[in-house]
Amino acid sequence: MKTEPIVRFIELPDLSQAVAQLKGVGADPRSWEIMAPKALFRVVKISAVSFPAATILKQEMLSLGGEAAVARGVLTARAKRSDVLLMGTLAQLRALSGKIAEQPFGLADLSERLVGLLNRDADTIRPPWRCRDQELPVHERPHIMGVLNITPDSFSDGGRYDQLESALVRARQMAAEGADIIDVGGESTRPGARPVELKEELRRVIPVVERLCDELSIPVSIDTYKSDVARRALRAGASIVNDISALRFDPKMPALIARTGAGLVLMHMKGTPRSMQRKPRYDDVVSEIYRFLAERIDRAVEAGIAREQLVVDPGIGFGKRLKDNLLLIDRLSEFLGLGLPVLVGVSRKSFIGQILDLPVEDRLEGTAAALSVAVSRGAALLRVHDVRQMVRVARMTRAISDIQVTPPGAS
Ligand code: HH2
Repeated sequence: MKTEPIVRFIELPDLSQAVAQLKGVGADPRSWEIMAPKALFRVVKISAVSFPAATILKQEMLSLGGEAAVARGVLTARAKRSDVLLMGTLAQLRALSGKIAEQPFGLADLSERLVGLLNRDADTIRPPWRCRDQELPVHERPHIMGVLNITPDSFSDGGRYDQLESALVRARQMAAEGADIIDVGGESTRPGARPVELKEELRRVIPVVERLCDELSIPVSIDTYKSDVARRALRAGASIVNDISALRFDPKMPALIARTGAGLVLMHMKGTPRSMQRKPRYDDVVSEIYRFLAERIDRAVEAGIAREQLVVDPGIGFGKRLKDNLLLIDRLSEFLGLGLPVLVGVSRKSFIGQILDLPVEDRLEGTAAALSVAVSRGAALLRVHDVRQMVRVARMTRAISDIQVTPPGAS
């Protein structure tokens, strides 16, 4: 029987899948390493490159058979700086990094940054998240952080767990449902919320953290930007500080994290919870938040905090419009370029209410859909209220994302 050729696209997300496809067509094993980087196409964005460097990048990329987009003003010699989009295969981008490594105009530094980015892209071994004496294998399977708000006014569960006993019952339930971490918070950060006095925040959270650390085997995280609250919670046995200010609100926080070795979540927020929803606006939301997080990582490392202690979070709902939140979830994988695990908190948030026109108590399916996309884009940690359901959604989504091409004859 005559077989007609079939012409179709195939999906190649990473090098191991490229190798599997090369094996599948029966390519010579010696060619796998050479060809796999040619099978992956990447677009790299570099911001604010000087005029001479942008010109050289364009020339070199063209000479390698790739492409580079620069501002029109670079070609007419009118622009002093330009963003640059490098377009090429992984092999071409690697060759470019070699060609510019010895060049002037800041290109040697750019070469190092490019090599770092490409290595992180190709790296299959990622370290666990170090939280004091625990190591969480967040890259092996998505980790679920269950929310426990000890507040009278949180947007979805305010007032439900502000008695010690009810908080403990809820935490035990979340642990039994598969939570990997319990995140205890004593101050609502919903838009417009007023800050809580230190004494009151301590009164709310410390007894709960003490009891949970005694009872549970999973790590406890403290959702605070105040170093005094974090210090007392760590003393009570917490292992993670979830700082929605990314070390900006309390100058004593960086040294505390460095000294204790606690895990730290660095989250993006525009302004403060009181002001963040007053007409937030971005020219390029992903680039701006990426830059913010990259700078916060540098500050943390300068303060003596190890990279292995850090996790980044784009801060869904913290000073973002509807379209910003949707774009951040859809393009979450771009944050993997920072080389750290990515946490995301979509649970019951108002962007879901805006799309589905549903109140906060009716956003389970919307949360599931957003969480599933986030996991497929590489989210390693998910902060959620509905633990039982979201553990399942995350596991199912990850099983689909992780499935590998099996070359013919291998199974
Ligand atoms: N969202 C909230 C609080 N803390 N921390 C991180 N890292 N990421 C988030 O997205 C995040 C967070 C807001 O949700 P919730 O705790 O349910 O409400 P409230 O702030 O009103 O207590």
